[in-house]
Amino acid sequence: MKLKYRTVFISDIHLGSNGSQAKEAAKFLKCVDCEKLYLVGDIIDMWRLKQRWYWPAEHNEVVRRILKMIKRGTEVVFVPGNHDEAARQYYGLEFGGVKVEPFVVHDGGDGKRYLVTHGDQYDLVVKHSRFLSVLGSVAYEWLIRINTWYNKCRALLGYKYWSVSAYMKLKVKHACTFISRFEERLIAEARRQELDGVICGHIHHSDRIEDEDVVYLNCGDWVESCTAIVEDSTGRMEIVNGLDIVQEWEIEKELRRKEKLAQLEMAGECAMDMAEELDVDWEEDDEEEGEMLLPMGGRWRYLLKK
Ligand SMILES: [Mn+2]
Repeated sequence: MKLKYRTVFISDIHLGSNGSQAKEAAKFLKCVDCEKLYLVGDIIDMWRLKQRWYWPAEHNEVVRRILKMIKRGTEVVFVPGNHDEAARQYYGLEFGGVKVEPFVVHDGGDGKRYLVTHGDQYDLVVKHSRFLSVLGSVAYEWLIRINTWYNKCRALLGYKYWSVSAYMKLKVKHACTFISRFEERLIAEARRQELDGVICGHIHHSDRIEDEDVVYLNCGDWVESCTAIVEDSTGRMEIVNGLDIVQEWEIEKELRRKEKLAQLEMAGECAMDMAEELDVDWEEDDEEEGEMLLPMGGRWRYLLKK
């Protein structure tokens, strides 16, 4: 049983960069089931891949998961970001079930309409200075690297994960108005298009802001925070922590597994009683005869002999 949603929005996985929490992203996608999946940009970090090719197995796992979802009937829309801008030349096309669009208007379950865009077009630094934004991206990469090492040390000492980069960015946020300007611009754009809200990514900071009649929702990222936006069948939008979702799902799965095992054991006991009635002596049976009596295989025999 997967967690059912109407829609899932996910952005900034940055596959191909060593900061990507691809393994966690793949796990998250594995435990959700949705009618529609929006990939809200920066899914594949082509800037990084151009500098150095880096593609471990777990990065493939994310792609494989998405293809599997398509096979099961999920509609997938990819809205490229600045790090996967190479995909921007394929607007309007479809690749193996993935539609590529510059932006989309999502019709919510409650009739509300949302602009879905990565958001870099509204980030003045990226828009006007590619050099500055690439420089920023390199600095960011270093920050993530420091963060990884710092947290490895913390884990060794038994401390909980603590994101240096998220902390730094929040500090910077207070010092400059970059993020709030970004949010303001996107809200203004949604209002200009007479929509009820905007769903974006790009700044790696998940947030929900209600500005009068317009709601701003940011998916966050899968480099530091592992967050996503989910919409339930009634159209309610919620920012979720992917790691929590995976953990809850795994606990539930383990409970169900134990339940099934208990049922199997009970069935085994029943079979044992029946065998007794039929006067079958299990201990004297050799392998082949046992197999003939119980075509279900080794596990049953194991349970019966226990
Ligand atoms: Mn971006």
